Amino acid sequence: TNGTKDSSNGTHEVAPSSIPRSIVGDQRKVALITGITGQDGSYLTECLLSKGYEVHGLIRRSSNFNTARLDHIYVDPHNSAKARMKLHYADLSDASSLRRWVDSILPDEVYNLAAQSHVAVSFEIPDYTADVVGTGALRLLEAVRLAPKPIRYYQAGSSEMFGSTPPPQSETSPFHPRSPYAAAKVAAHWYTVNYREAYDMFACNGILFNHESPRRGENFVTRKITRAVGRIKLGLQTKLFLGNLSAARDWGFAGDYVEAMWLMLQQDKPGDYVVATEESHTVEEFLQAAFGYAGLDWKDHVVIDERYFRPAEVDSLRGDSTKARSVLKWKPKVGFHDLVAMMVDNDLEIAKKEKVLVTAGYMNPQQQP
Ligand code: NDP
Ligand code: GDR
Repeated sequence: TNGTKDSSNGTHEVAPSSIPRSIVGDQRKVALITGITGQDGSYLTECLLSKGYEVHGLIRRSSNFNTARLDHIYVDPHNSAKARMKLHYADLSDASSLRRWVDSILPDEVYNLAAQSHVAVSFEIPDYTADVVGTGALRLLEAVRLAPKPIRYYQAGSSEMFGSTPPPQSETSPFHPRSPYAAAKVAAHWYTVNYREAYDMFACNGILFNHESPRRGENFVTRKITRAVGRIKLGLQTKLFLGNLSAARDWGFAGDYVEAMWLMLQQDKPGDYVVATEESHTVEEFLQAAFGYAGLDWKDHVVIDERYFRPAEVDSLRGDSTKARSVLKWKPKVGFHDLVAMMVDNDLEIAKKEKVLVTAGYMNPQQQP
């Protein structure tokens, strides 16, 4: 078994692991997820475990523990034979690690969610972004192709690939990427199509529009806003610095979107699918909804800071997910205002805990734990 969590001191360590395999005669499906520690990785893990899967996740080495989003799922393999989620060290920049884990786990399905996923940061580290997002997908496809059994492959594509193509964007809309991140995702998209055509692999591209949740990284605009709403409401900060407020996005709930990933790999034939709510809102509308929900006026708090503007912007995204709705029978359950409420409620609770620590003198209000 893999992935040890030393529960005695609250730390969790992923041990160098031996080869895990389902018990003989066990018909349970096995999935391998890259990017398991990210927002989508945690929701997809919950989704697959609820369907009876054994889930293996590849995590990268970090100087701090990076498994916080999985803590509630984690079962210490020392204490329980029931651990159905196992973690292994690998990196999308290291082909040998990918090949080794694919070969030893021999999953039925591989979900490639790992990425340097921040669009603005991709302008700062373009070379690294291209390596992990673009070439990383190619490395993983190659590992899957060379495995001694057929494995179904999911590629986490993005609406950012459409870039400046006007909405509504569907599977047939042209790509016009506007960032190193988006260009690398376009490369990963075409690698996936090419492996499907060249090697008859069951490989699918999900072209997912923005999806958010209480687990969203705190430097994406929605979570940055809802975290600030919680902290402003509790008196822990007064200002929120943002960039372009006029960009429009099609924002859905991450929990709904991981279901679509799974559905793509359950079809008779592989394909590419746009996944979207088909409703678009500007960043300003998100501000209005989030601050308004907490009884605040965003105009009293938001300050525009040039540093958050991007060298090239994606102005307007709104998906046409007709294909996913008709073929996969998928549709989103959580709408825009419910999503905003879910995120603000979560972040008000976090702010309340921070407030207790600040009041007791254990935390500086500028700090975020
Ligand atoms: P996150 O940024 O939350 O998670 C990214 C994951 O990739 C993390 O687990 C991260 O590890 C891991 N990772 C980063 N670099 C490497 C590397 N070099 N090797 C191995 N793992 C690495 O992203 P989301 O969960 O939001 O998104 C999942 C995928 O879907 C990404 O590919 C993203 O680009 C794509 N996508 C996301 C959309 C969205 O709206 N959320 C929309 C469309 C596509 P660590 O935790 O250590 O940082
Ligand atoms: P995006 O998400 O670039 O769409 O990529 P993000 O939340 O970063 O930006 C959305 C829009 O908000 C504007 N914006 C700001 N963005 C951030 N991060 N911080 C700010 O302060 C700020 N102010 C304004 C941005 O300019 C942009 O227009 C996300 C990621 O999850 C990608 O990995 C994924 O592929 C796409 O969604 C679909």
